[in-house]
This record gives sequence, C-alpha cells and structure tokens, in this order.
Amino acid sequence: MKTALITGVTGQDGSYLAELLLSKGYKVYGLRRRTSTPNYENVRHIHDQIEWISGDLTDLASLIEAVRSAEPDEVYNLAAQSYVAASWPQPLATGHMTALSVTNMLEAVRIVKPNTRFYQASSSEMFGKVVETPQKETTPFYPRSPYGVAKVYGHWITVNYRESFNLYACSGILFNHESPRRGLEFVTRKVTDAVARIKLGLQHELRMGNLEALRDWGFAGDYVKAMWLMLQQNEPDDYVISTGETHSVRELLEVAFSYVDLNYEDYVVIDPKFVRPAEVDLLLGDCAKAKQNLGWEPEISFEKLIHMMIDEDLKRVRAEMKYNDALSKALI
Ligand code: NDP
Ligand code: GDR
Repeated sequence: MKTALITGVTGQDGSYLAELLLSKGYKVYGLRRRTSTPNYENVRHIHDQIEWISGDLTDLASLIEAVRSAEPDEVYNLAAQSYVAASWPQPLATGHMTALSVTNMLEAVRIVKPNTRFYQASSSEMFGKVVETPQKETTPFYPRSPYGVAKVYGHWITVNYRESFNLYACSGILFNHESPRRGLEFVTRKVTDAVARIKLGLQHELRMGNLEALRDWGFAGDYVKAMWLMLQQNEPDDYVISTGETHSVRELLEVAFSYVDLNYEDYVVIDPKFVRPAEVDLLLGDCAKAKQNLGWEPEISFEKLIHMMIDEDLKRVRAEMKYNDALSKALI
C-alpha cells in the first residue's frame, strides 16, 4: 500500500485527489490547519478514510512532524492562498503561504524523507502577460499579480531542489480547472451559483468585472489524474496541463444563462470593484508534452463542465430553500 500526504486537502483539488488516491488503495494523510469553524464540506463523504494531521504550511516544525508521522511515498503540495484577487490586498500573506511555504514543505521532505516524491501546484498565472500563445513549458513567465509572482517562486524553488538535492520533484503548471466544489468567489462558480439563484427567484442581478478575459477552463476531476501521473514516471519533470481551448468570461455567461433559458444581458452589471489592478488577458495552454509522456488528456468539455456545475448549484439552492421553508414553518 502506498502512502500520500496532501496539503490543501479541504480545497477543491485536494478533495478530488484524495478520492482518486483512495480509489487506488493509497493510505491518505491530509494536512489541515486549525480553523475556528469546520471546513470539511468538500471531504465530508471521505472524511473517515483520511488520516488527519494538524499543521500549517507556514510552520516548518509542523510540516517536519507531518512528514515524520506519515512517512509518505508521495507529497502533493496543494495548499496556498489561491484567490488571485485577494493577493493585491494581502500581498505578504500570499507571499508567505503561496511562495515561501513551498520551501518549508520541500525542506521537510529533504530533512526527514528525501526519497519522497513531491508535487508542486504551479499555475498558468505564472505566464501572465501574453508573451507566446499557446503557452507551454518553455514559455517565459511574466506574472501579473502578487499571486502569480509567488507561484513563480514556488515553481523555481521546486526545480532548484530537484537539481540541487536530486529530489523527485515535479511542478504541474495547471490552467484553470473548476467543479461543483470550486470556491464561490471564483468566476465560474460565482456565475453558476448566481444562475441557480436567479432561476429560483432568490437573486436579481450579478455584479461582475472584466468580461473580455480569456481562460482555458477544464474539470478539476480530470486534472488531479495528471498530478498523480507526474509522480509515477521514471524521471521527474514539469508539465503544462490544459484543454487547449479558450473562452471569454462573456462566453461563460452566455453558456451558463442560456442553459436555464435566460439572457445574461438582463442580469449582469459591471462593477469596477471586480476589475483587477492588472489583468491576465489570455490563457491558452498546449499540453502536448503531458499527452506524449503521461498519456493524459482532458475528458470533460467546457459546456459540459458549466452545465454540471449549474445542475449541482440548482440542487443545493433548492435544498437550502426547502430547509429554510421547513424552518420558518416550524417557528410559526
Ligand atoms: P483552494 O483554494 O480550493 O484550496 C486551497 C487549500 O489550501 C485549502 O485546503 C486551504 O485550507 C489550504 N491552505 C491555505 N493556506 C494554508 C496554510 N497556511 N496551511 C495549510 N493549508 C492551507 O484551491 P484549489 O484546490 O483550487 O487549488 C489547489 C492548488 O492549486 C493551489 O495551490 C492553487 O493555487 C493551485 N492552482 C489551482 C488552479 C485552479 O484552477 N484551481 C490552477 C493552478 C494552480 P482551508 O480549507 O483551511 O482554507
Ligand atoms: P483566476 O480565476 O484569477 O484565473 O485564477 P478567477 O475565476 O478568479 O478569474 C478568472 C477571470 O475572470 C475575470 N472576472 C472575474 N473573476 C472573479 N473572480 N469575479 C468576478 O466577478 C469576475 N469578473 C471577471 C477575472 O478578472 C479573471 O480574468 C484561478 C485560481 O484558481 C488560481 O489559483 C489559479 O492559479 C488560476 O486560476 C490558474
């Protein structure tokens, strides 16, 4: 039985990866930081199958202890401050959690168990300003946010530890990937949640930022398979993971609202609050290397992904309405 340690296991990707590894017979350890209220929503269904370790990515001592107790064959380092828009008002916290913490995790592996295979969650945000399209492993980085800058550090320190200490360390340069478990502030989920609420009469407008930004959106369930595949090769390497299709935020709105027979133009209001100080205009990935070396391909299309997210949000919002209705009847 193989053993894996996942940081960020309560997040979107961590929950799908934990499911995948459990289905492959892994013993899965999940690092979780202390929170004042429970944050198990994404892993509720597999909570009992995960060995929980308390720790924080910014605290090296806790990571050393985590690696010592889990003795993992593989570490997946997914934890980060992952919301780009929050990285301008919180540049230092983002730097600590998303950049320097990668060195903490690498150090814990190097000190305690250097034969552990290591995955770093790098991002297409590192490409930032358009230098070349489609973007591939050799495309130069030009990050456009404190988050993007922090991820560039995380990427290069991973490469550096591989070259300096001969660690099996891989950096997965993943383009945007979404699911019904996506945080509510990210644009796809913000839109699918709003579509469900508008359709059910609970919301009447949707305030948005830049509708012309273009993103290469895939399904998180497909992308965690690529993370696992990177750690099963003979040699460690870095890979772009993407769909090879790009769509604007405006197209996202069209696809989402028309799925429930509504017109987005009747509801969307542009609010400067959601426009970023610097934007990444166009992301479009070329994942030929992953196709060739890992045999990986995305399975879920953009439209199917958005429809899946709306179906789940409709189900959840209806359940909330039923609960609130029952509650108000009980209180009468
Ligand atoms: P989420 O925001 O859903 O999850 C982030 C996770 O990190 C949460 O479990 C969070 O815990 C945890 N975390 C944050 N700070 C700390 C800390 N100091 N110590 C311990 N845990 C911490 O992100 P995703 O699942 O979407 O993304 C996973 C990783 O992949 C991130 O590094 C992200 O930057 C990167 N990435 C994501 C892409 C995407 O499109 N989703 C694309 C490319 C890269 P808590 O529940 O307590 O908040
Ligand atoms: P991104 O994702 O910044 O690409 O980072 P997000 O969904 O937040 O934004 C995508 C694009 O949509 C535009 N946009 C809006 N975004 C949000 N959140 N809210 C709005 O109202 C809105 N209006 C327009 C944004 O300007 C942007 O262009 C995600 C994260 O998961 C990162 O952690 C990851 O590294 C990258 O994807 C790849």
